[in-house]
Amino acid sequence: MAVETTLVLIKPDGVRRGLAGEVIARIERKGLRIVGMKLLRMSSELSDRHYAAHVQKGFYPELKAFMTGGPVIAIAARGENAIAHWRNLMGATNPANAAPGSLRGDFCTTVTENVVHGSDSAESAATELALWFAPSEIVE
Ligand code: DAT
Ligand code: MG
Repeated sequence: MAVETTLVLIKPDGVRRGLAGEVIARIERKGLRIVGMKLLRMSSELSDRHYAAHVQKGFYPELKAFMTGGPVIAIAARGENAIAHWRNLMGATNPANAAPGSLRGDFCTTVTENVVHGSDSAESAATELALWFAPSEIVE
């Protein structure tokens, strides 16, 4: 078992729809600890860096327009196996495959506007947290 920190994003649809409290409640209810949190607008440059694995894909222009189109809430969440636990709480990428009870299973219908982000590995968590948070913004 390892203590991990993962990047959670409440995407623009989640913020716009007033789901921030629901998402934060699920992080806390699970027993993960919030060690960083801020509201911001994702810049074009940050989108290209955060989604470096997807910039060449056909869906990227739509994804970028969505992600930069309204404020997001970025959260650093910490706990035992935080990366996998948060992926389970989010549900599958495509809400059509997301289990009821998961955030994507409960709160969305389209793959683009799927409410939340979570890092998918220790490597991507480290990269993403460095993109979104300065070291001084992570508070124990
Ligand atoms: P996840 O967000 O579950 O980690 P991902 O990293 O594969 O999924 O993709 C990042 C985001 O890109 C995803 O949340 C929604 C969008 N996306 C992924 N696959 C897509 C597709 N086939 N069509 C449209 N949008 C897609
Ligand atoms: Mg991903």
